[in-house]
Amino acid sequence: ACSSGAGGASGDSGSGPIKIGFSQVGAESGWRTANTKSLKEALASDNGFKLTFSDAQQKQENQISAIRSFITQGVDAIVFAPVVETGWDDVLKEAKDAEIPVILEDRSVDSDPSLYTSRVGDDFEKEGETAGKWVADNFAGKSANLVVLEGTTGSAAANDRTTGFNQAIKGTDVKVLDSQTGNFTRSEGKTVMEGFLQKYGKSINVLFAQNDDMGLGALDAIKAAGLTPGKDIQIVTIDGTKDGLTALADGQFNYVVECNPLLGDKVAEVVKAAVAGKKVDKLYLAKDEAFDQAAAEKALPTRPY
Ligand code: GZL
Repeated sequence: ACSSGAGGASGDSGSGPIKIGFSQVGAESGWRTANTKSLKEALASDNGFKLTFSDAQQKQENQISAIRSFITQGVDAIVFAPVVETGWDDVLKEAKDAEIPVILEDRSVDSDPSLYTSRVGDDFEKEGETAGKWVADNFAGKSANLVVLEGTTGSAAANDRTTGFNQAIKGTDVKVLDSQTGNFTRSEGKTVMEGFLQKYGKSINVLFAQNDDMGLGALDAIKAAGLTPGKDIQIVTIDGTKDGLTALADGQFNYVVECNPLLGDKVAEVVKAAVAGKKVDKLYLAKDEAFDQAAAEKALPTRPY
């Protein structure tokens, strides 16, 4: 075992595996499943790591207690995907005092950047803007009565996608009838869409779902109302999971913006550098594409997630 305060720089110094505590948001969506798989593969023992994994079931208090237990265990580094942006200052200060580097993966926090070493994630604002541009372009000169299924309230993904989307539709005739959280899950996406349909009925002709899973849940509600998704209601979503691209290829979705979940390799690289005391950047953004129906058909056969 190493003596230095940071639980010891290990791994390539031959003093045993790098001990990692990973606090994951939960298992709420296909994207999350792919992200967890990517992180677990990259932080595997044959890569020089010893991983302790915690699923917070989308509850901030579970993440805070998991991080505290990692500090008590004296891990070499903490990786965490913060379910929401706020409320992390105290626990991040405790990790800093224990000299344990914290690497954010996926979502961001609004804490002082000195409280974490780096973030590896996607540009949510750009994703929202890409989705908004598609709506603005496709409904130029036509009436667009749009409803939004927002992601988890207070999450960076929901906040930033909303910002980017609203920026892109500013000054257009796109009318946002309503916007509510479906918490990134299929079941809540379906329930909220049922409510929208009861309230606005056939006047809705566009749905912006901030992840594929809420859009997939909404499909059931749209069909149950006797409407045809992709035609009566055009649908744009974000993530680019296999199920989302399949719905796009089938013509049930109309446009899907990618949010790359395969962040494991970059996280592992940043953790090794941080634990070895090397300088790392504050932010690493993954590359995201966008798909129309033809692009979805082309991508599906080799889609890794
Ligand atoms: C985005 C990620 C979001 C996905 C959802 O990086 O935080 O959380 O868009 C997931 O599918 O639940």
